[in-house]
Amino acid sequence: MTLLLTNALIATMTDGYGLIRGSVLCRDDRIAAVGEAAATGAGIGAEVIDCGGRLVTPGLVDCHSHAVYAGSRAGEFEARLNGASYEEISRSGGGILSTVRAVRAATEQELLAQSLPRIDAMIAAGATTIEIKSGYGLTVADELKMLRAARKLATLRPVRVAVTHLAAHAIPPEYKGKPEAYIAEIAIPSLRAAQAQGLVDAVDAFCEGIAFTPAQLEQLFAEARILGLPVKLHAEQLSDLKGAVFAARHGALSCDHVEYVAQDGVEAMAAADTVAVILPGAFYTLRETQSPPVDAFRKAGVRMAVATDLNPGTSPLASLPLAMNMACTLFRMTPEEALAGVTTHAAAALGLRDRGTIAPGQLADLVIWNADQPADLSYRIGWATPHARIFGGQIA
Ligand code: DI6
Ligand code: FE
Repeated sequence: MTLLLTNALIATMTDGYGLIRGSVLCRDDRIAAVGEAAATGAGIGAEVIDCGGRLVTPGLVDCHSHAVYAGSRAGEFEARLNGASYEEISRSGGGILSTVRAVRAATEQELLAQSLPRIDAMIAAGATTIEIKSGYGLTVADELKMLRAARKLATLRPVRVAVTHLAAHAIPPEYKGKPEAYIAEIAIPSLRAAQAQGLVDAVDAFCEGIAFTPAQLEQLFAEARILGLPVKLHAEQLSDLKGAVFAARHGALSCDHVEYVAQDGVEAMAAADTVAVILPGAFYTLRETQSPPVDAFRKAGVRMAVATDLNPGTSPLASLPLAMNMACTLFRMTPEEALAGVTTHAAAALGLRDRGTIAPGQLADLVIWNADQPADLSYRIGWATPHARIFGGQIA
């Protein structure tokens, strides 16, 4: 199929916004040409969409989510409004472990049914690629169940899914006080099984006082290297455990949250070309006060991505444009940085080069917005909406 988008303001994201007024030509699932060349190259029989001067961007990439889970944590949200802290709730068996109980009790079918409405909300907000983590099973069988459900989603919806193993998300009750045993007996065996079944694209872990230390994660990241899988890390979200330095040493694709990262972590990430994934939803929901060092990342040349971190506990956020608004308003990212953060830098945080920009050869995943300038996507609160989505060169 040949599809020609005409009369558009195209944010190619190849260098900053890389704005071009004109056309985008798609042949099958790839971009064939952009700008003047597109207008002349269409030929007979191309389907044409007149964008009416609207903004066209690459399809948005949500490079960090926990969108597959069961149950709800709305009650916990109220407890926090009444003064309970996230750590207190976690230490008293709530938090992540309450979602673990719900996921263990759910079948794969129930997990999918409960997760699809969230996926639909992410897609409706402009996402064409979504990263989804496991991390609420914490047994070999339940982690594989989550990974299978995440993989299955891409067959049920017009969306691409990158699947990340996050068994090292929390220590389950049956391993209380035995993090090393949990990593050796559950996290690593589930990773090997997932790799053998083609259910994993990357490995992640939660490096924090209420979860795992860098020393406890060495074996897991060493195993990932043996299996040829890239690593990512939830680092310095609530304190500085030098997780970013550890992750950069392992050549991590990204360090995520990074509110408490110090200059040594920033420099280690710059040297390893590790992307900083900014997650304003968790900062907002937890009413945190420590902002990530956005200016230090800029000065060090660390690329910044922005994601929803959609999860039941700290970030029940499904809209990337809303995350962009928060990243600008809360952390002083610029609208241009925020859009790069949900396109080209988000793709880099997943180790993907075939999306996130509008250029010949890239996947023809595009969004035509009800907007006529890129800053609108960050400036608007809750009404930066797609006019149409192009997925693999098809109107979705
Ligand atoms: N950090 C977070 O904010 C989420 N996971 C993590 O490692 C919280 C997940 C949850 O509370 O369910
Ligand atoms: Fe997360």
